[in-house]
Amino acid sequence: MTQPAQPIRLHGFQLSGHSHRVELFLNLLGLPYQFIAVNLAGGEHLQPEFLSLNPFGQVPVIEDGAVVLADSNAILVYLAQVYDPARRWLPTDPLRQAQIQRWLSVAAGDLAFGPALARIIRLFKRPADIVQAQAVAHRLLQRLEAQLGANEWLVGDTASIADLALYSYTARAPEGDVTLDDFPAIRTWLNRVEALPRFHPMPRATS
Ligand SMILES: N[C@@H](CCC(=O)N[C@@H](CS)C(=O)NCC(=O)O)C(=O)O
Repeated sequence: MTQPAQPIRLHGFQLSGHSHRVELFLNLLGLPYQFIAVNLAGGEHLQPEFLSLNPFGQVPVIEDGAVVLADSNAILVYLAQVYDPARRWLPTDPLRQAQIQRWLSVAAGDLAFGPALARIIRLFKRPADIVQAQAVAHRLLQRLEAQLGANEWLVGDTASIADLALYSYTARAPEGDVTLDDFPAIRTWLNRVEALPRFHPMPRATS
């Protein structure tokens, strides 16, 4: 198995689904890493030291030797290309790659502005329209349900980084008062992800 020369440093926030999807993949790949908690509430992500890693002031960021890389989906692509030589998680076939990219775009779009935003509003009191975010979430869940009613995984016959990118915020959607009760295929898929060897759970918010 390809391994880094030293543990990968993951700058993240425990309750962030963006951070979790990276931490999940590090675990599934069996890679050594060190989690460095960034104090978002205290504004640590806006301090010069963190901004030198990511001028966008967002977690997650990884440091892999001399490589510094921000953005959860970019990190998934990097880890798959460097540390999964069999390319199980991001196949080399151009169509498969494009299909996976499509879901990474969904993760950066409707997932972020739907279930993830509703959860942030609920948990962290962000001043934004929760009704609008929940509507985006509901529409996305209907589309995911249709996809997963007919397929075990989002792309192809095995798990890919598309599944990892969508997993965390879908699993924690109820924390934004977005129920999964009406979506049995999604719940079965969540269980399928959670049954992967070396699965690493995302902490539940206590409030
Ligand atoms: N596109 C980025 C989004 C990351 C993101 O939104 N991170 C949030 C935590 S979940 C953050 O750092 N927020 C701090 C802020 O924006 O002030 C990614 O995929 O990594």
